[in-house]
Amino acid sequence: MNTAYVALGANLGDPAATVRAAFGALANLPESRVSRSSSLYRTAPVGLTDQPDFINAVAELQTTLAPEALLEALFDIEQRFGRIRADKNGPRTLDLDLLLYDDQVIDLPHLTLPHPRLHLRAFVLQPLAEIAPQLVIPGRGAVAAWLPAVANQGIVKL
Ligand code: PH2
Ligand code: MG
Ligand code: MG
Repeated sequence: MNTAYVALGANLGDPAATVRAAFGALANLPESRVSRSSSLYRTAPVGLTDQPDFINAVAELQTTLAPEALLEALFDIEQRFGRIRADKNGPRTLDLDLLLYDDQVIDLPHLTLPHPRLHLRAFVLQPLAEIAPQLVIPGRGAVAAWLPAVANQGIVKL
């Protein structure tokens, strides 16, 4: 078994309902189970700020899917939720980002692990720290150590 962390994000339609349903879709992935689910968080948009607030959360998976197979499966779920890949940082029905896969470091055109911006974003760090407070990001250090640096970013636990 391998441990993977997936970030969930949505800011169109009913984003809280979408994120809850997406946890269900993750639970139905082959060769995988959801071992921990964070609370849902309402978060201010980062990057392109002129868009609705997001609902964000993080899931911990136990999986025997390889990282690239897991990434493909996450894309499939996004598609099923009607994700249209328009603006890279723009609004989306559902965004599923693979954050970490054990302590693997991967640098491929379509897959970078650890996720290159995870340590800079409260909307990822805070739910991640909720379910894995002792976690260490390969090459970056403890999740908890990065939290103070993002304390100015708007985030509220639902
Ligand atoms: N995702 C982005 C860009 N900005 N901001 C918040 N608050 N939450 C997100 O999930 C998010 C974002 C690109 O994927
Ligand atoms: Mg994404
Ligand atoms: Mg994203």
